[in-house]
Amino acid sequence: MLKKLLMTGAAGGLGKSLRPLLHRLAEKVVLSDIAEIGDLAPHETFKRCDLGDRAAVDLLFDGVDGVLHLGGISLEKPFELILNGNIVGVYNLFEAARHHGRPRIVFASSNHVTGFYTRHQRVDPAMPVRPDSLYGVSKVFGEGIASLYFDKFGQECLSIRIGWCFPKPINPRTQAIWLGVEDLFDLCERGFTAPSIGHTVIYGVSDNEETWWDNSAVAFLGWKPRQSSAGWRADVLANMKPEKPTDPDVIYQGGHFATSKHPADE
Ligand code: NAI
Ligand code: 15L
Repeated sequence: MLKKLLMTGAAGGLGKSLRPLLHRLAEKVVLSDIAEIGDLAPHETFKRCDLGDRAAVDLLFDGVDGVLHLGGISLEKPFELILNGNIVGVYNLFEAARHHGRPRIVFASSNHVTGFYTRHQRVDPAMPVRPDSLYGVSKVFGEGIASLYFDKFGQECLSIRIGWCFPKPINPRTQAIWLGVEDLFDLCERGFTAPSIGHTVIYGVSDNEETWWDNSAVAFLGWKPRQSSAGWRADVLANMKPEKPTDPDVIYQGGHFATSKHPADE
């Protein structure tokens, strides 16, 4: 059991979904976000912070023995926003960790690190990255910092390349990459409790019928997804327009992230 877990991005979608589960993992939880949060439970405190503000990030770490880093830009956006939230922000977070006893970090990376692989390819975490967006590149940077900080400073981190972690899939792509929140929680827990993780990269995906990713090399983590998107198959098929296999949105794992314009050209 952790004494004090810091969760960034606590006001966001995943932050809200995970919050009710975190008491299983930690005695106290420090929630942080650039946006306000109300209704704190007795074991929770809130510290508002822009991840781009180095001094403010430092202040989040007092007594912290685990960090769940969800905060930052979660979609393709203009580079200035991504730079502050996902590049300067991740650097600030790892620097603060380095100066505060190196609490283990679970980093919310993304499937968009490898979004330019096609859906016919089976991808494992050791394959070269193929980011599909500036956002995907920022997650490559986060994984790069995590790798450097382990090799040079012994900072341990689990980078989870999350697929689609929302209540239910909405099309065949999200059906294949769906991650249930209980599975995400279990994976975060393994990130904090597995004996030795160095810097480990894993795809965050449930036990779905179709999968594009192979996590077998990271079985040592001891994580076995228990949820599946299979139950929504009929719902997805009933509510979707037929897909053309030649449509680039359908060809690439990253879907529309791989085909969207440069944000500066929007
Ligand atoms: P979200 O956009 O709902 O939440 C992100 C939170 O970060 C927001 O509350 C926002 O206010 C905060 N934030 C943004 N910039 C900030 C800054 N400069 N300083 C402090 N806080 C800032 O995203 P969601 O869906 O909750 O995702 C959480 C994390 O997981 C993100 O890092 C995202 O990239 C990653 N992820 C999520 C996936 C999903 O299916 N939900 C899939 C792949 C990755
Ligand atoms: C992500 O990385 C995003 O944070 C999430 O909102 C979804 O868009 C997801 O990827 C996706 O692949 O659709």
